[in-house]
Amino acid sequence: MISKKLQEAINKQINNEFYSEYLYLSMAAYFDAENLDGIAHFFYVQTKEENVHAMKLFRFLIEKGGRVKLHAIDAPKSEFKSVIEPFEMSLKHEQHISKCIDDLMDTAIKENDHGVISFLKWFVDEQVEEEATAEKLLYKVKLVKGEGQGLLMLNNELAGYTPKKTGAEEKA
Ligand code: OFO
Repeated sequence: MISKKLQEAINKQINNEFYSEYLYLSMAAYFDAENLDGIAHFFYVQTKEENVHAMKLFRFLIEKGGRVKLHAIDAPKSEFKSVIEPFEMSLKHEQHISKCIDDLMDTAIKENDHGVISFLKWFVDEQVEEEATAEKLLYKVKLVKGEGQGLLMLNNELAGYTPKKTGAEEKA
């Protein structure tokens, strides 16, 4: 059983996660077209991770006896003024998502739903990691001013990027 209020809030977060998937897919397409396939690979991996987040919420809501309601996904930006911009956007976006998760947790606390509170703790921890990764990459791409040999080195570094196993991957 789940309250109407929490059901709505989780459905909203499912949409946020699908939007994140879309946003990173758009960034991956941009870097792919720019022949920066290592950076594109990083964003393709992020894309898959966001789908895992969305589906984790999706499955949990059904398990709690709630109803999933899918909303329209906004179109993300597809052109960027420099290679630095997607990294800036990515950090800003993850900070926004952290705030959304905090708000969702506040609602679960107000509704006194311990099952949801316990479930959401994984997302709280995941957001710390998401922000840290985005912050580190923005720092690096700014350090090399988004160009030249430094950019190629970052591209090569990200070609081998694998996400840390969190346990959510297998379930989704
Ligand atoms: Fe789902 O963590 Fe990023 O947005």
